[in-house]
Amino acid sequence: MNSTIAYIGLGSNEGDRHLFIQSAAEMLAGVPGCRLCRQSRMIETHALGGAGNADYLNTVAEIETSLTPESLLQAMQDIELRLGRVRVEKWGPRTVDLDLLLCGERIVCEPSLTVPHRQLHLRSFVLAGLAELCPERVHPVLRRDMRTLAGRLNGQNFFVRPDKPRLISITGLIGVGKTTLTRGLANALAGQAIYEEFDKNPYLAEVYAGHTELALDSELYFLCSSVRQLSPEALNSGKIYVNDYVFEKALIYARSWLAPELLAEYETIYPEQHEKAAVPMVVIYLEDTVEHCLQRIHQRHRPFEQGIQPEFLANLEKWYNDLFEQWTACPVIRVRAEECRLPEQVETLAREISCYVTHEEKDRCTWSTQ
Ligand code: A4P
Ligand code: MG
Repeated sequence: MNSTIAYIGLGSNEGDRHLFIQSAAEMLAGVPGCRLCRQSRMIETHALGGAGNADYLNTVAEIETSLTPESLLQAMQDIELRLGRVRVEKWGPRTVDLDLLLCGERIVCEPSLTVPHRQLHLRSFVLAGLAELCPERVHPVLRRDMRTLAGRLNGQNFFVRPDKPRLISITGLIGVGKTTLTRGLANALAGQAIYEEFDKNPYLAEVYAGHTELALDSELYFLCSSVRQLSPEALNSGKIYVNDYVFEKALIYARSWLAPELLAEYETIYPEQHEKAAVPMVVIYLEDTVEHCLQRIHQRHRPFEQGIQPEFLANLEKWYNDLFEQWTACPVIRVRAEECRLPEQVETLAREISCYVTHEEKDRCTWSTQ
């Protein structure tokens, strides 16, 4: 028998959830041509979509199967029916829901079946189980392993809302190459680049030259400029934007530059401004060593930056790491600077990112088979 290892997500948020899931797993084990190998820990998760829906129990089953993905889906839908699933509304309550997550290395892009599951990389409620059962298994479209994909979500679940601007925010240390990557990704994704207006900030050079009494003016300038650039009125829904900062950077720099009493004042203004900015659909955290960033800073000859010390960058790095440890607003993709130097590397990264910002299957299907 020519068999494949497949992963099936099971979820229930109605009735005896545990019983429904265990029954579905037993029925899967009884499908001719299927062998149930392992099942991940059962987890309780908040419902994604459908506000007010009851919490789910979720698990992932690993099976060995000789069935085609299409026959396997048919068998899964039979099990849903036998367990009383009634399809009334999308994302409505369900006794049991079976999703085909992965089927070996297979990529299927049909209207009735998409494999890997089209939302897999956005859902911790399935990635948690996959990271437990097969952390090193590689997603055949995204070409990243399950542990990496799960890590990007920090326990959250997301879906792409077509009515929102598709904002991709690139962040990282000074000198890491954010602006170059912003330009490259905006080109590759046919989107619009938005650059931080550091060259228009009249206070910045003075502050770096030691006039820290102007630090509050400088930080407020950046705050206003970011709100203007990222306010929903400035961005069109559905359009792709790539910007070379995360809004939260404003607070990180304020903490670096401002004396405690000024920082306290700044922190009273910040939350209201933060509310006005669009939330990115994905953040790209571009990483490199402090030494490499300093080398680039010296090579690019912006006069005001030449006095930047390694300790200042190390401190920023710590703030960014703290920020992303707590981050739940969108997926965060960590990329090493050396992984996106060449045009073809940027092209590959752009394709990966497009899976996080598009809901249109055809986009993914055209490149997943390339
Ligand atoms: N379909 C295409 N690809 C697949 C695939 N890989 N696996 C088609 C399964 N089905 C696939 O599914 C709709 C159609 O998708 C099927 O006819 C099939 O041909 P459905 O199960 O009838 O409808 P649905 O489940 O309401 O819609 P959908 O889009 O599948 O919803 P999801 O994505 O399954 O989301 N929150 C938590 N915490 N835990 C959950 O398990 N599940 C959902 C359902 C929402 N929120 C959740 C959970
Ligand atoms: Mg489903």
